[in-house]
Amino acid sequence: MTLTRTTCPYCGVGCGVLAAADGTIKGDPDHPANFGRLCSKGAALGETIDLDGRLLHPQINGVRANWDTALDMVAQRFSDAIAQHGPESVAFYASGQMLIEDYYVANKLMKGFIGAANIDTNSRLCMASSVAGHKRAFGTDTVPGTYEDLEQADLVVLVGSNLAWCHPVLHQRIAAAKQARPHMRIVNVDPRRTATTDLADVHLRIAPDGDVALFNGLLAYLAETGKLDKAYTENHVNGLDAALAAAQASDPADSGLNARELADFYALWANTPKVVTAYSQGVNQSVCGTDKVNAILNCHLATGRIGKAGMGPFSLTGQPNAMGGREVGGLANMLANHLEIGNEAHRSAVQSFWQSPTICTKPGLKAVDLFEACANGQIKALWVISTNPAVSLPDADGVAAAIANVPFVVTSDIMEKTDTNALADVLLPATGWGEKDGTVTNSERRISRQRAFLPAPAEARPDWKIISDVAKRMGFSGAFSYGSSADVFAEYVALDQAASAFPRDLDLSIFADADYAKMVPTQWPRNGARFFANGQYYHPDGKAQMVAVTSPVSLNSRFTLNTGRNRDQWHTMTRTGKSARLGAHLAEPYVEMNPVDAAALGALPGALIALQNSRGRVLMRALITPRVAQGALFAPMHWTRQRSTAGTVNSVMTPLTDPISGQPALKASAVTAEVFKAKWYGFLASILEPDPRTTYAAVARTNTGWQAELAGSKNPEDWEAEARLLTGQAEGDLSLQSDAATGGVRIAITQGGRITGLLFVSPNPVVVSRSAIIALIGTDTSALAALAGRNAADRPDPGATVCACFDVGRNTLLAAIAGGASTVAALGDATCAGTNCGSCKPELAALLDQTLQRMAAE
Ligand SMILES: Nc1nc2c(c(=O)[nH]1)N[C@H]1C(S)=C(S)[C@@H](COP(=O)(O)OP(=O)(O)OC[C@H]3O[C@@H](n4cnc5c(=O)[nH]c(N)nc54)[C@H](O)[C@@H]3O)O[C@H]1N2
Ligand SMILES: Nc1nc2c(c(=O)[nH]1)N[C@H]1C(S)=C(S)[C@@H](COP(=O)(O)OP(=O)(O)OC[C@H]3O[C@@H](n4cnc5c(=O)[nH]c(N)nc54)[C@H](O)[C@@H]3O)O[C@H]1N2
Ligand code: SF4
Ligand SMILES: [Mo]
Repeated sequence: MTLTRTTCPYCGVGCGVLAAADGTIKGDPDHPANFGRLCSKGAALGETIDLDGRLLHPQINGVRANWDTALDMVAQRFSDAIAQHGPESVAFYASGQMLIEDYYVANKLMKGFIGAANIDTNSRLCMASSVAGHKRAFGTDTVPGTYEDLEQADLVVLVGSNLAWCHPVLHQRIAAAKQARPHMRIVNVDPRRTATTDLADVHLRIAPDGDVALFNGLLAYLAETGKLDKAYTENHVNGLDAALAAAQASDPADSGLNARELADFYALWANTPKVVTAYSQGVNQSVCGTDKVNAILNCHLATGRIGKAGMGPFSLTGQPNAMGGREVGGLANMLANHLEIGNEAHRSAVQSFWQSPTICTKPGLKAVDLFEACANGQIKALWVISTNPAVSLPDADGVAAAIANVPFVVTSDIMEKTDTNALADVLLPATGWGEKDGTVTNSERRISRQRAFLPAPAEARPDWKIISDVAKRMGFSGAFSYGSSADVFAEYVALDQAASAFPRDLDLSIFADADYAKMVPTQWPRNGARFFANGQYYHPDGKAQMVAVTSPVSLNSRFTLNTGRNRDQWHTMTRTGKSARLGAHLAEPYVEMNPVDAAALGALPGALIALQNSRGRVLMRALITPRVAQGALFAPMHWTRQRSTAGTVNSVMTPLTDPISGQPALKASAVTAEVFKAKWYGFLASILEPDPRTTYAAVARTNTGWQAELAGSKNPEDWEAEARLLTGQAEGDLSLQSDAATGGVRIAITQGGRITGLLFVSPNPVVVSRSAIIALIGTDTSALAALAGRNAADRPDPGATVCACFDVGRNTLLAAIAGGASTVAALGDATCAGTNCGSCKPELAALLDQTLQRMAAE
């Protein structure tokens, strides 16, 4: 079996993967991002490359069409809109999951040939505040850090980052570094406790958006204690006095931390020169995201702790090509290759290089505004590529209505059924990971190849090709006649060389003679190069700029809803949702709620909670935990209308944005919370995919078929008919048992001597072992006898999955701990948990800790 050297399509760590068509997946030992490691999502890639659910042919209005018809139609409708309403009447909404080649071509078509800048991307929801903050401070969007800096630091401050779940391999590298250098300190700044907190020496439970106050306080402290690097600021930095004055006027108590916590953190930071402050969405996704970024950069600039090994600010990128998208200029306020729309010389250089008829002269609409323009009728034709905005944008129901309002909508996706595809006129099938060729840039500016190891399925085509084919049909053949992704990459590098006279950080000359086929992971400007080592920045006078920043006013709501990610799901689950192993980690939408709030609301474990505001309403399972503070709620972003009836959290997220970056504040929305009293609760396992329309439903894959968590506000008249409807099984024998004492109902459907569907219903949240029920699907009907009158208690319940690689549940681990396993390694020996990808090690450590403490107390 030959293994193809490629790159993981998920997070911005950008791990090297060795893959083969039979589903073999290994970490690439030679890739400098991961040196052979993979996390649970990367390790499960082999389970997500099947063709189930794929979009395999173009569709027009839900009917299969051929490519020529579809491409002609897209080109015609875009050209018509431009002719009638001007270039600003059309828009592209693209993605940090597109490859550099796809992204470059889409950006070129919009900015150089359509002549407007209405191409924005999901990176607006992700990195825009970091981009804006970098530009203010450095004059460019430069991420100066490298992964080695994180390993060499004596103090790593993780701000608004759940690294353990979102950048797991980087987290493992830091954990290994800490083990090798035990004096290394880790501080986690996050309003809630997460798996990342478990590795940290200190958890600073900051108030939502308290970050500016925290870092302003730090700057004031550094000044007061004589820790500023005066020589550095005099030679290399502007704006110290104004930034310091603003910092001194700001109240550190607004951070929500107490005086002791602040004093300890400030002293630690001040006295540890080798400090890396790494940050992610808890910083970026905020009404003051850009100010948060600059508050952090200010502290590094004022101490000269930047441009040297083991120190500096580090914005962690989320998507596999978030960084590449910034490089090609695929945001509405950028041109291309780190050149500026507002700069006449830049514009004409790009236009003459592209030999384009026109060039955009002003920034286009940023994501939230772009969908607002869809709602108000400005946008007549919209193309959505490699993203699912009907789920991932705030005010998701409003966004869905806005998309539906656009006269012509086309989507390019690998999957057929997504919430956004449901609103489109034309669907174009793209080749996915493993089938396509191109490049991505990771968080440390390293460009790696994605390589195909599978044939393109049915009629799917690469994104760069689809976009080029539309461009050609719009009359721009000469400029879009690429023969391969290698051609596009070569042009991208050539544009960079053509622009070499402009002072910029981006420098792709190292790729000028690269052999695309054999390209190895390479950092720009040069492997191991260090930005700002000489104290030179990209503002006209060569200096960096400190920015005066102030804290925002707080939301002032009884409940503030925070959102983010689960360890084993990727965004809107179109790919990770295919894996039963990954689904088992957390199988339904949940809301973390503090026990005091739960008691006040009368919420018992397993209750459903309704979260509501003027935008919409969602229903989620209560996960009652002190990990969140009182008044704070946390819910995952992953559930869609395809997988749940009421679990799309962005239905209640408000579209407030940062005024500078335009990035929406996806970490804080005011909501009301109350217990939703369902008439009945249900759990269903079936061989067929259910499509429940009950008030609450969450569907997930299992290793025997499918499962659904259910609840309804009305009891159906006939449970037997309801069970057939819910399981989609009109055929088969059905048996019903009801328990008068509890009001519970249990229905089994069998076909050909096998169990094909099981439904448990109860007036209270259903207590059965999910995994035991799931295991019965497809087995002999004789197993039903064991179920009678009992909740499958005869089988040991492994509990919620902790280790996805080996499917090890919480109860299995508790049994192993009770049996004497007292370290993560011993748990691994006893149960295999944590011995493959290691993503669950933080959870294993936390479980050990809690359980051993409890055992000691007993
Ligand atoms: N498993 C998994 N990994 C992923 C992804 C995925 O979907 N699944 N997506 C990738 C992408 S695109 C991205 S952008 C990254 C995101 O990676 P992260 O940013 O690490 O992940 P999030 O869970 O969005 O948010 C991080 C933390 O910010 C905290 N936070 C909320 N408000 C505040 C605040 O005001 N201040 C501070 N300091 N913290 C706050 C939240 O409580 C949360 O724990 O993950 C990438 N990796
Ligand atoms: N509440 C809340 N909302 C959030 C966030 C949050 O923290 N909280 N985070 C935000 C952030 S940081 C991000 S990055 C976004 C992500 O949000 P989205 O980008 O909307 O989410 P994905 O599920 O990654 O969507 C990718 C789509 O592209 C398809 N696809 C996969 N591969 C290919 C391909 O090769 N070609 C094409 N054409 N399509 C492909 C997938 O099937 C899927 O439909 O969500 C944002 N929304
Ligand atoms: S950490 Fe996991 S998801 Fe991220 S690139 Fe590596 S294997 Fe993929
Ligand atoms: Mo992201």
